[in-house]
Amino acid sequence: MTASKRAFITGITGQDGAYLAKLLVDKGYEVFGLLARRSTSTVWRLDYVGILDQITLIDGDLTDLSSLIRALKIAKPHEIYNLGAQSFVGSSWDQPILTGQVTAIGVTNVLEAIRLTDPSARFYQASTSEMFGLIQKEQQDEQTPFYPRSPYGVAKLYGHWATVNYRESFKLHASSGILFNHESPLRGIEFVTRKVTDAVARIKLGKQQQLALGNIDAKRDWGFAGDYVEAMWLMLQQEQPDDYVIATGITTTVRDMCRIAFEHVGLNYEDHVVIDPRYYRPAEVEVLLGNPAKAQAKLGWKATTTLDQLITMMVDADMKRVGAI
Ligand code: NAP
Ligand code: F7E
Repeated sequence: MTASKRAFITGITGQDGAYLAKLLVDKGYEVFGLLARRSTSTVWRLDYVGILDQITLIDGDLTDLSSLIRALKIAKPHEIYNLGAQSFVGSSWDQPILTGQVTAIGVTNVLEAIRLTDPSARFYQASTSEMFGLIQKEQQDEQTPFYPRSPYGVAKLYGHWATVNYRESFKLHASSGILFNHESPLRGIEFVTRKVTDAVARIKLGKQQQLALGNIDAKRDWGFAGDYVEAMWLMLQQEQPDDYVIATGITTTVRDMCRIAFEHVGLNYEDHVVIDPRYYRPAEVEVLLGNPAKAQAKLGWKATTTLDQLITMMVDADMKRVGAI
């Protein structure tokens, strides 16, 4: 038990933010989070995991350095997790500049705020398999060259190298987790797994007929977000900062993920899925497959939820949610 530790999370209202905040609260941390102002409430995930009244939210934005400095002065954290981002790859072609400002420059803003307040704080950067993009090796690990394929991937690559550079330049305890896709019932509705599980529930309950998707031959290495936030925490418990690939080591097509989701409620995806080229991307990441060997060896971390378990968990949650509407 780490009773006196304080953690600060950007992106606390997102999928990973909610699971990580819950993990840290359960470990006895005092948890602070950056809350970007929106016109409607964004705390529903924190409510869902049951910790909204056990954390402290501080107003601020990743694009506003002064707000980050103020937040760190209030929270005085030992550990800082930078999960905030414009994280939807599809939107990054429509809002490339915003994506750069939040997802790339936002990382330097957090790193600068750390240098200016307490450089002994430990830092985690939410890097991504999207940096591998047009893959240079069949199974990607920490040594695989990067080749991003979207403004999002490009922005994340900047954030990754900024993290490495601040570690080397200023000796910050800064680690970069190169996480492959991870999903949950708290996943945003625009991402393909959640779009599918929500549609499966609606179709099963007679509220929708069809599901329009883009490239269903794309392959992803999908894991459960609840498993992946453990790896983030483990990285900051190491004596030395480092970079780690976090993945399951199994890749599956969007098509097969659909098959699993529809079959769980006794339906055939081929009767409902239609292809709509509007969902094709200007440049696609066709296949991703991670090698989590280093994380297993050094952190003792391993994905424990299978894709079948993950998708059925998500369909069940959506059946409950859609059924209650
Ligand atoms: P998410 O659900 O999209 O959450 C993103 C978070 O960032 C939200 O809390 C959002 O706040 C916040 N945010 C956006 N713009 C901001 C700004 N200008 N200032 C402050 N906060 C801002 O993402 P996620 O799936 O939890 O992913 C967490 C992180 O891991 C992201 O950096 C993502 O890029 C990265 N990542 C995700 C995956 C994955 O498969 N999930 C894999 C690799 C890396 P609002 O709620 O107010 O919008
Ligand atoms: O797409 C294909 C799409 O949007 C997965 C983010 O968390 O993981 C996520 O990025 C695949 C792509 O996730 C639809 O073309 C087909 O090949 O669920 P996604 P993503 O782009 O892999 C990485 C690791 C991150 O870091 C990101 O932040 O599915 N696909 N049809 C579709 N995708 C969507 N969204 N919608 C479709 O209709």
